[in-house]
Amino acid sequence: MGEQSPEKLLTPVLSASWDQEDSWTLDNYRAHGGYRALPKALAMPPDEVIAYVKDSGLRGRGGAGFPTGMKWQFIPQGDGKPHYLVVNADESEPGTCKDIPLLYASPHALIEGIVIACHAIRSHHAFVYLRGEVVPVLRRLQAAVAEAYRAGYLGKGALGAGGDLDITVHAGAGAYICGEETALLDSLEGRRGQPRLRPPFPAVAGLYACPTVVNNVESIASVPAIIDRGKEWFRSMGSEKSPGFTLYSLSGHVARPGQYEAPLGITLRELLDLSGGMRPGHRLKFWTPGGSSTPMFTDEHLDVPLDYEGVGAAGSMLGTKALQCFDETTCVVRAVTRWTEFYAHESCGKCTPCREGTYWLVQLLRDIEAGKGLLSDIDKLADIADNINGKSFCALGDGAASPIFSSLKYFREEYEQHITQRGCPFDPARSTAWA
Ligand code: L3W
Ligand code: SF4
Repeated sequence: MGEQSPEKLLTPVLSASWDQEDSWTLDNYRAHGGYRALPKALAMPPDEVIAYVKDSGLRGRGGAGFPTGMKWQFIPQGDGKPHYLVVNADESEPGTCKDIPLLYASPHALIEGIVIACHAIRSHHAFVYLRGEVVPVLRRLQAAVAEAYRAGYLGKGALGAGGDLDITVHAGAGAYICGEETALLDSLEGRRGQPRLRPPFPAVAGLYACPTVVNNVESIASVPAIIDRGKEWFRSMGSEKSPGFTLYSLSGHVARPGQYEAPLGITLRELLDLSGGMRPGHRLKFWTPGGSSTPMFTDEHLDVPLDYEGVGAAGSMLGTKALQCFDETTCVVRAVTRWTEFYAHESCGKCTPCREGTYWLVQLLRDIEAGKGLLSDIDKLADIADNINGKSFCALGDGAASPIFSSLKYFREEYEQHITQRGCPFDPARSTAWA
């Protein structure tokens, strides 16, 4: 990013008014240019909006980075079926914490984005599938939707000549797997949330077997700014293949954790400069570029450009840009054990490699962490992870295997120490003496 001062690297767009007490209200959103993009978009034919978003290069912010405009283009036209937009707001990945703050501080950015997206894909009903545990956000989103109805942005004639538009806010019941797009659709239809076989992709047969776009909150909320300020402006940030701004969530042992909105391609070193670095007197040991599902990095990766290509080339995934930073006081085996317990708990049980494999990973990790493991358990861990990775029905299995592989790659000796020293080298109290 060159020789600029750290603050200059920030590009607050979605987060521009988050520090204001009434940031979530319609008045505040409008005072900051909100709902200015909507008439522009409604004046464009739907296909033109799709082409515009496609040309902007916006990529899905939910983890996979799939081009948003291309996904919209997959929706068949003139098929006579209803089309649906489903916003995935089931943010539950360990470390991932950007959509919930966005919804809490600026719900109208999502609502304006929904209206534009529905115009583009010719949909009259959008659903927001929200993580149900976050009740204050649910209430705030419901209040904002009610405000938007009263102001005429939703309801009868909301799409102008295109007709009416309704939004249903649906609270999930707290299962991580319902963040997987097809499990989410099953859950929304009233069934137990379990992934469906793809293809057909939701764009062909999604909600109620109708063409459905499933997009992440941040992806949809980014659309109004693109329409309002132009695709060239959006492309002036980031790189050719990963253009634009995005929310990076810094958490863990950093001096000032929080949301940092910056162009794609910023590095963790630059973000740490912006956030006061690691907590005083400590140094970075390992970190995740995009939540616990993405292979971990170490302090050797501080200068990796945080965009889809840069992180991919360095051996991980940008994912949800959830930068969890751990300092040298953290036991990597303990961290991986906690993550794996999460995956085992959240495994939906549909396929054997993930259902059985995550259970066995937890047993081995708990033994190793407590100083009761054998050196041969390390290869067993890798073998089980190998039998989950790429052999499971959905991405949850791969996500569970990922911290095992990457922690063994960078910190194998720490696993060995737990075994040879019969306990955690970071916490001598955690040994076989009591375990
Ligand atoms: C039509 C085709 N549509 C692909 C669509 C597809 C989906 C999108 C991306 O997992 C990742 C995962 C997590 N015709 C299509 C097509 N699509 N080909 O494009 O699809 P895909 O399969 O690449 O990814 P995915 O299954 O959506 C998402 C990773 O993100 N992740 C997860 C973070 C956590 C959360 C959370 O907390 N809520 O999202 C972090 O890295 O591991 O690899 O829409 O339909 N030919
Ligand atoms: Fe369910 Fe895990 Fe299989 Fe996904 S990988 S379908 S979460 S058991």
